[in-house]
Amino acid sequence: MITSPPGRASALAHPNIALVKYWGKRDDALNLPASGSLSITLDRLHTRTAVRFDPALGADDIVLNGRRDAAESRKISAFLDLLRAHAGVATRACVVSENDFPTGAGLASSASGFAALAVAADRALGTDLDASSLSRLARRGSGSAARSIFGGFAEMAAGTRADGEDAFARPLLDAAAWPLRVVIAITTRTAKSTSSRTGMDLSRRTSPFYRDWITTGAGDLEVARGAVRSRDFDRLAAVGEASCLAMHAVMLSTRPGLIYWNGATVECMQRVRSLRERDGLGVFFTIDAGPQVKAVCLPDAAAQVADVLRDVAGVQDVILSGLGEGARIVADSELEVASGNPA
Ligand code: 2P0
Repeated sequence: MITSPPGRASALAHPNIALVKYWGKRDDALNLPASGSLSITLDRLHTRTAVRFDPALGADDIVLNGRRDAAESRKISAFLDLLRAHAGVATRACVVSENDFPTGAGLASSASGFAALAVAADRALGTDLDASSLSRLARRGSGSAARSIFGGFAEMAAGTRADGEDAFARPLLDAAAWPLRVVIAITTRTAKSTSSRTGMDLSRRTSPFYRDWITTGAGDLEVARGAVRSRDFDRLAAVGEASCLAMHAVMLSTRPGLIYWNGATVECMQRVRSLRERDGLGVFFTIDAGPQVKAVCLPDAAAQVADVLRDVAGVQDVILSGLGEGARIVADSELEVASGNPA
């Protein structure tokens, strides 16, 4: 087991990509999703977060990707308050977090970010939460973060309880049991103009399709769960693309409409469809609240899919990923913890 001095710990977490999407909340204060979701955790991209609780600090000091940002710091302090309340302490913390991929551009940086923070802060404070409780805690930071606590395939329950105690993720299948690959086509490095949180609230309030979207989610989830358990790629492809497109239909029908795609996004979707339907490759697309395209592939299709997407005009980079592990404690880096110290 990795040990750290008292009050400090570091954790690593990967983003996850939802194949059955979450877009809309049943409770804003507790951050409860209106429908369940199903995801794959990636192994290639990561967030690494160091936390140090220090009685000498008068306020939390939070450095994300080398920058201090007042709005982000408030969100993270409020999140740390949840764990401080649980532990019965008021000690302030120094947090240093780094992503090795673009932040806020539809690559689920809040998922890996809050999963890593939950795991590191829990260890640093010695609260010793189990995986379900860590998932519930991570959800308070970001709904999708609840899923990044786990590796491989994970399912997030919407739950029905008003207190949210039944809204957490659980593992469905290990990465090694069905080692799919994901080709990520980066079509911009610019952060999106409407955050997921703002966008999904606007969709709930204004999209005429929102109610149907939430109603159909439960059926999609059941089909996807069955497809994962039986490793039925064709069924997963059909329900995965359907869930993605239905979510984007809700986004587009929001007033004013949320258009997260660019031209290259649409071209990548067409190429993926053609690779599957014309060339018989095991691949389907999914797209989140941003213009990057994630092509989920059977292992032997990934290289060809990457070659095709790399050639699409407007694609700036292509990242190949496998499925990875859940959020976990890693050895402290002196540099990370020290660099966040304002002294
Ligand atoms: C998902 N997304 O299921 C969906 C698909 C984006 C599109 O979860 O408000 O950052 O923090 O709970 O988790 C992104 O939303 O939103 C997201 P909050 P979050 O992956």
